[in-house]
Amino acid sequence: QQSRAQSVAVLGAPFSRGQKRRGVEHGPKVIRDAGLIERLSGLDYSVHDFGDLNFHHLEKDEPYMDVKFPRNVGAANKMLSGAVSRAVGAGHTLVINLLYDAQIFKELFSFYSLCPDLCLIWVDAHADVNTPMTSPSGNLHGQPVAFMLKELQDKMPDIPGFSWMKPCLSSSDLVYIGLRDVDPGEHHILKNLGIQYFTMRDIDRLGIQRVMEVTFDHLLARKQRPIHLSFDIDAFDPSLAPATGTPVNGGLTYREGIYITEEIHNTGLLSAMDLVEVNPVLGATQEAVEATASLAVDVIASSLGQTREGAHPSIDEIPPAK
Ligand code: HAR
Ligand code: MN
Ligand code: MN
Repeated sequence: QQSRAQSVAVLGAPFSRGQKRRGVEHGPKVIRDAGLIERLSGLDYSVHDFGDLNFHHLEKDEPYMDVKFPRNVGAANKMLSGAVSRAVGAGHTLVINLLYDAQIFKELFSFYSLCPDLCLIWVDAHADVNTPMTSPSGNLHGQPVAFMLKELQDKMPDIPGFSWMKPCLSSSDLVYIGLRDVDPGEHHILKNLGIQYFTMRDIDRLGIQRVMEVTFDHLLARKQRPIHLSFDIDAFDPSLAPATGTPVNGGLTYREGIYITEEIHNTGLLSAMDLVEVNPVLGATQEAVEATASLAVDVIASSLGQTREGAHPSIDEIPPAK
């Protein structure tokens, strides 16, 4: 059993302007209430909870073309990016973001400047790679990956609030897992850029073990590099994660989701993650909300080394009979 004593920074980003439904800004609170910090401390990390960011709402924020709340989303991401830089600068080896909906770009921007080698595993029912021109909704939470990809920059208009952002990711540095609701423009982008992705159908066909093997081959075969995990709770089947804004039937089982995170932990390369789209207001009952939040805690804990097999860090021998 390796001793960890690594330090983990936890950062809440209560924000909901990446889409129209309010409530997801309470996601960080219900995930904390479900015992996140205690679970991570129990895994032998030294946990530094940075609390929740305090986003200032900008009143004047007209849509740009069809894009909703551009200045609010741009400014929130800038603030988050700065907060992540500070957490990394303070020497935390792992950063966890409990995010809101607009999983936009987020800490990746600060992260790439600090570790330009980073690769990205995106677990989601959605590809979130619409450009402002292909987006059917105008919601920015469906677009973050497009802002990050270098290959798409000539297709991106100048959206107010986003001038600070520079693309930081090549299409070969990214793997999607769990897709099952992909818009036509997004499908074109996935195919055209040759992005590696695994839909739920691919998981049915190959099994989750093979999916993870190919994922790591794709990202790590040439060299070992830090991994960012972006986990949208709607990757899970809605029966497991009902309290979320855009549930899609036929999602990951509990075991598939946990297997993904266990395998990522086992690489030893995870350096940051975010967990997004837990919306307590959309749970039909208190139980539905708690189930979704507790699933989020399981995902984070398992990414950070909680195992189903168990562990015995403080036991050297079987206690003798008396
Ligand atoms: N693809 C749709 C759009 O662009 C919906 C995607 C957003 N939903 C999410 N993202 N939960 O993962 O509007
Ligand atoms: Mn999603
Ligand atoms: Mn998403």
